[in-house]
Amino acid sequence: MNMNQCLDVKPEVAEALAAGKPVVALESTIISHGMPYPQNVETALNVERIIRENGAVPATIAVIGGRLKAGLTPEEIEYFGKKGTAIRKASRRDLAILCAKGQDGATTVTTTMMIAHMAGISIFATGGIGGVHRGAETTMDISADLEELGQTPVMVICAGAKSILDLGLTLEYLETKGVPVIGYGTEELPAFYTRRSGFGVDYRMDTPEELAAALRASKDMGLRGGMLVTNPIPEEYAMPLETINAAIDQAIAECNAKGIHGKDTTPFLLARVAEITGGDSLASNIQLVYNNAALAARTAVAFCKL
Ligand code: PSU
Ligand code: MN
Repeated sequence: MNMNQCLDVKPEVAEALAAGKPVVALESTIISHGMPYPQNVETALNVERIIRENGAVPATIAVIGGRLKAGLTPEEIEYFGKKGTAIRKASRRDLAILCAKGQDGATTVTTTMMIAHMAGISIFATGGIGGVHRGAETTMDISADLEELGQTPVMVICAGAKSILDLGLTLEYLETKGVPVIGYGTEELPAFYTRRSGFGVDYRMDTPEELAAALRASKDMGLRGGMLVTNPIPEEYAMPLETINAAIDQAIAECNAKGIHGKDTTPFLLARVAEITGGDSLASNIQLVYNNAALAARTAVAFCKL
């Protein structure tokens, strides 16, 4: 029984959880702030379909009218996609206030993990996580996603971290917080648009069953924190390193020149990189999310058999 007065679990999701069936959580900031309309809505609906095709029930997470939602309808996904950045990007600091005020919020990796955990969902698929930004030694811009991974027991399946971040410092931070970084079929951390980064992961795993067993062991010993699975973008959709790095460097320079900071930094960089690469990065972004959704669903299926 769900005793959380602020939480609405979609009936289909609640039934699956009660029956011990696989469920995969999905975030909504990727819809509102991570991609333009209408590709964002199309992608979000396709992700839900891919999760179903791989045997699990999708639960896209968001805050609507002050209610924490675990599972959205297609109409609600359309609403988020259309409103886009007019919806508040909701991190840990925002959840209680949005509920008290009855407002909408797009959930980041942080708040999606929180609401998934409240609903009893253990596996979450997304594109990329937030991390330690380049220059964080002076700006202190470190994503709340890293803190959440350190304290909330959800497995997050992503395509690594974008090089808009300082990947080395992001890995150091995750180590400090006790978060294992797992490479799926690789010993090297993937960098979102590219399969390689030059940084190693903590563990390589090659099957959904291995991922599920690691999550099971973490839960059995009552660990608080999460696990990060980094799944490389499929070869055919990866971008040339020079193209993507040049776009990222330009976007970061513009971001600094405009004095953009706080929660606006990541959405600005994502949008500028997509514009500079003329949409190529958006196509890659969409494909890697599909790839992560399929792996998350297969891992959820394996997890339910344990
Ligand atoms: N990275 C991406 N795509 C995204 C995000 C990050 O490649 O859509 C979003 C996620 O919702 C992530 C958030 O949790 O940005 C991190 O924002 P910040 O850096 O402000 O913590
Ligand atoms: Mn930040």
